[in-house]
Amino acid sequence: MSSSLPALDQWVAEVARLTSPDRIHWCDGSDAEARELTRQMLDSGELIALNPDSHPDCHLHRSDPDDVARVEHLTFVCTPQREDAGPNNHWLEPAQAHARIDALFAGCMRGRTLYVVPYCMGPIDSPLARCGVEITDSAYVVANMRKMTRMGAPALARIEREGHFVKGLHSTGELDPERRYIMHFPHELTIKSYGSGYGGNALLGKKCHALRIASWQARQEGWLAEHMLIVGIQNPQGDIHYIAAAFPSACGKTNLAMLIPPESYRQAGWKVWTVGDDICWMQPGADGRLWAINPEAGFFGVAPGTSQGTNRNALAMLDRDALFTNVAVTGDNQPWWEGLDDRVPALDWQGRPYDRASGTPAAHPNSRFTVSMHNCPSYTDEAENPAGVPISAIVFGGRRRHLAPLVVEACDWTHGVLIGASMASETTAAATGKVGVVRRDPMAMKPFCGYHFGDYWAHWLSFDRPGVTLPKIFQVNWFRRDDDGRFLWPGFGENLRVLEWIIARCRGQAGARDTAIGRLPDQDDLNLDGLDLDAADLQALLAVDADGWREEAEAIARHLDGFQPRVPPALLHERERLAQALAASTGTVAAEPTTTPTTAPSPA
Ligand code: GTP
Ligand code: SPV
Ligand code: MN
Repeated sequence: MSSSLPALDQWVAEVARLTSPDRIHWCDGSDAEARELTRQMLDSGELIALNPDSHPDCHLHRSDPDDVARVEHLTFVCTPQREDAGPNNHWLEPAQAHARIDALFAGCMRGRTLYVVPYCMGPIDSPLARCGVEITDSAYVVANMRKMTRMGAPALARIEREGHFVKGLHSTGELDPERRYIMHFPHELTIKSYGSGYGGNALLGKKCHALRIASWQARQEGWLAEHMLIVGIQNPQGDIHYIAAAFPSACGKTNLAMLIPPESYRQAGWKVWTVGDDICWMQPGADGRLWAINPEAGFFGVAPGTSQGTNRNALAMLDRDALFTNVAVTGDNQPWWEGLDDRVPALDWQGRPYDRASGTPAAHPNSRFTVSMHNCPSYTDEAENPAGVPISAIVFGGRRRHLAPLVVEACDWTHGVLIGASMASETTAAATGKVGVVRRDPMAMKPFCGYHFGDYWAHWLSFDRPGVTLPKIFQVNWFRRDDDGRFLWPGFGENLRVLEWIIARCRGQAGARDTAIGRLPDQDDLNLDGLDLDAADLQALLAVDADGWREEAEAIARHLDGFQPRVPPALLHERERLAQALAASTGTVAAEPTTTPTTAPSPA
């Protein structure tokens, strides 16, 4: 097979000359093709069939133990000018980068099949969607791309019509962590990835295209490509408000995108609609609002912690047609991970007999599931709307034990951009390296912004112009802890209480108190009905620790300074304003307690 697009055929031929595959297969995305690939992977041991009664059409992939997460230290943005990649990216001069990685690609597909994977990021007929072609020698990558993108014949037809596409070349290579690179060439709309089969390193439509390359394109073209979920919240009157929310990797996007409302909310008629769980492309519409699409078609989600109690929707979508990576299995071959307390693991993520006494987790902390979004009970057809959905609020959140309150509303767009730019969060198992270290992760895009953060913040600020109705911006933190490490806020479904306040603020229908760091709810402003929350915990969640924030404002100044001389002056002024407001406040500013206590202290 080939295409009607000479540029595509030539590129495939060129790659084949370099990599020397035994066979070339153009993916059409059909069921028959998927069945055949699955059969081959079952034969080769790349996939293991899971229990067909409890988990029909579900499979497990065990990756190389050294290939289980993104590798930020081996990820490069190769712009002609080093400055354009910014201090937020590793950089190599493009010609040098090509030479280094092409040397690894030379002959690497000998004995293997080269798959040509045409894909579309976004609804196939959406003007906001963009296409790419990934060449890979991994059937596992093809299987993932089929669930995660609109892959195959319809995408190829659009590419042939448009005549352009993002080129992604991938080989799992020999999986040597010393010979592994994820390289981006934004000016050439090209990605080259060698030496890893793991999600973000290998499914090139996802972080490489839809964030690093797309963020760079979005800046040229006046839109935004963000590490955000998109969720629709329907109130009892039937109005739906869409929220886009950025949290760093493994910090709660999938869970917020498909949250189960608390019982009292369900009874009152609240509903939650999932549009996307990881990536959001948005641009101003003719009405001046921001309209967003989810460029993906599936979820590549964190397995550990997913349970009946935390995320019933996620669990319900994983009992058929799901691909698992690095989870444990039970004695009767069901998938297992930490948090699934009704089953017991027999084999760990590497297939070794599991001994609970070992004290190590059975599933890898970054074990993942891949499923089509159609599997999700809260899926909405609005995810297929070519125009996207209008965004009412943007939320930035991180994983912070201390300081950051449960929720803060930005005073205006510029303040919101400062909040996003100053985000900090504890690192997680989604990337190799230390877990639990607080680092700045602006807009949750530290590993994903394809250009200089200073230019990126200027781009964000540029959306504030006459004629627009921008979303309000908020900061949230579900991860405050006490000295014993216990979470102060129950999180998960209960987060809807915070989203309700956020939406009410957008509609001008809820109270807030002004503080130096922004607007916070008083206890009365939140619906805490039926929530068993310790009064002292609630106080802590809604308090502003002025001394701590003064230190934070200094740390933010140093953080911004690292991106000079490209930090927009408006952002520096905003930081000054924050510092001055904090200078005027003292001690800890507590929230007004509720006039009628709705919460009973819990025995902690
Ligand atoms: P990526 O796919 O890596 O971008 O991650 P994500 O942001 O989608 O994270 P996800 O929703 O998968 O959550 C990661 C981990 O955080 C899981 O183990 C969840 O159980 C846990 N988590 C999610 N939401 C909450 C919450 O509200 N509170 C607490 N305590 N934990 C949460
Ligand atoms: C993340 O790490 O933010 C993910 C998983 O969503 S990956 O696709 O590997 O990037
Ligand atoms: Mn992510």
